[in-house]
Amino acid sequence: REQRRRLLDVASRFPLPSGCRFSYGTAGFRADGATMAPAVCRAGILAALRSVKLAGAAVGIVITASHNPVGDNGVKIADPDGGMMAQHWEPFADALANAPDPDALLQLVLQFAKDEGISLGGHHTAQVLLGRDTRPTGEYLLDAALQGINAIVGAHAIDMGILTTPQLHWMVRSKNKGIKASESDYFTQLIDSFRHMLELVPKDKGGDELAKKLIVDGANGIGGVKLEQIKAELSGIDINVRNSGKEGEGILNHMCGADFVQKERVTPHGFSPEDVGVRCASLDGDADRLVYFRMSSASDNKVDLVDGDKILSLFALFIREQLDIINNNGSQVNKSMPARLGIVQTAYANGASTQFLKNHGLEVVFTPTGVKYLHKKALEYDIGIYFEANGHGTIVFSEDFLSQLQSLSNELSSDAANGSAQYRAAMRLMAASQLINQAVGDALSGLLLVEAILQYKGWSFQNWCELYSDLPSRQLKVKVIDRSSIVTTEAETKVSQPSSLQELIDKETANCAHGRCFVRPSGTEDVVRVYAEASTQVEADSLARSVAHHVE
Ligand code: 16G
Ligand code: ZN
Repeated sequence: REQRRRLLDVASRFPLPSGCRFSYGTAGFRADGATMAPAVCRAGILAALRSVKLAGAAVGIVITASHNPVGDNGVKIADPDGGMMAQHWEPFADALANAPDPDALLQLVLQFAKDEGISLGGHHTAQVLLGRDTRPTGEYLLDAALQGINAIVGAHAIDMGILTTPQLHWMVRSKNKGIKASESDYFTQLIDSFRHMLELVPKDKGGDELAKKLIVDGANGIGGVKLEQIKAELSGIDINVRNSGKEGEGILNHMCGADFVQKERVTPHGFSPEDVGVRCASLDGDADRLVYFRMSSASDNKVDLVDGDKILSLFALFIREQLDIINNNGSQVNKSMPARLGIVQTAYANGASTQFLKNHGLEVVFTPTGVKYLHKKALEYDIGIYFEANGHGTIVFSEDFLSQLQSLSNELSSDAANGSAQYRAAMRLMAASQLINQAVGDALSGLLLVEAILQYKGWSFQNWCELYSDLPSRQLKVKVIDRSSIVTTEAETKVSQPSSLQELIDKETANCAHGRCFVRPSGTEDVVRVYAEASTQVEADSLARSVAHHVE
């Protein structure tokens, strides 16, 4: 029947090149962009099936390879809540992407539909929103995705255009909440909530012109483009975008962007000695990662880095402070709002950041690497804040907490308490929940929240840097024959197989002051990664080297 014919047709239009093997991995399928069409087409089929399964709720497809080189591309699927696709569908995603021929693909889909109770060819509907970054293969892959979606009867594809990854996640989430979900709605929400945040800055803070100046490295990707579009409407900060992706400015992610700055700790392309001392931010190619930096001197290209851990620390202090104001304030209206605040990190978080957060009485928990794990954990709290050291993170608020906050602020605003510290703290939390993208880490909304909090605290970049000093660390990659032979446990902090390896790591680590070391197979590259931390750089380097030796 119709459904079978369409699947067979589309599969024969996109034959799998021999020798290709796709794995859904930590962040979807990734490969050289020119070889991706079959996998992207199949991701289109998958997304449409996901939407059918979820009673026609909107699902998203993003075509991007994030911080990777411009020739790469990739595809990942967003679930109706705007988060990553549910993990139990990943094995099917892999099987579908690797189905060797049209018949095998058809059989897989029919069997899976049967197992999942998806009735195909009936009177169902499905909606898939698509977005892509600025990569040259994007349009070609978009077409492959559209053909995949249209191979499912009743599926409807909506191309949202060239977007940041977090914009597409936000649109999927908003659409399913029944709120307006266009790009201009997204911008309006950012601009309005940022303005509210600034209106709530105490009068004695801010006002310093230099403090308003910010240079943003757009990685020659989509983030800089979008920031250019809205910066005139962001009063209260003066943004200058470099590596904005305009003709002649440079190549996507090449010598620039959040991944480059965080890993290399040097100034990105496009900066000059005149920028020494100015607060700078760096986005990655699809604008879901954010780090800050400052050029320390005109004589070399080293930077003072503020990574995801320090952004997390700033957010955590701010949220904690607002909760404390609400709960410990002796105002007339004696309302309190008990809230479970949770901080989620991975093993890559600098040990100094974890110590800092714990010293401030915060609850810190760990998950394996990858946004899907951190995000899920953060959802267990009333307010969950998560960040990876690489700059991907956000804050999530439970519906229940937000509605309590709403009623508290209603009560407080209706009487003399209006204008009280308690009321203002509640309003700040509300504005922050509007500003931050609760679907996924978003460099643009994260950047605006950082800027608003720095103004609220009256802090310079230096004040922020000095929250704590990072312990020296070293990362190495080790090539091995089969990286899956290394199995980790306890949020990747320990090796369970091969069983002798952990003992060797423990022995090496015990030789270093403040030593910490772990190894894990990469989810995106064919390598094993080694991370070591110690009280001096020399010790961190040697710890990493000796453990790498045991891995080889
Ligand atoms: C992906 C993940 C990122 C993680 C990185 C680790 C998402 C959206 N992105 O980029 O969170 O830090 O992979 O890569 O989940 P690795 O496994 O190669 O170290
Ligand atoms: Zn990214």
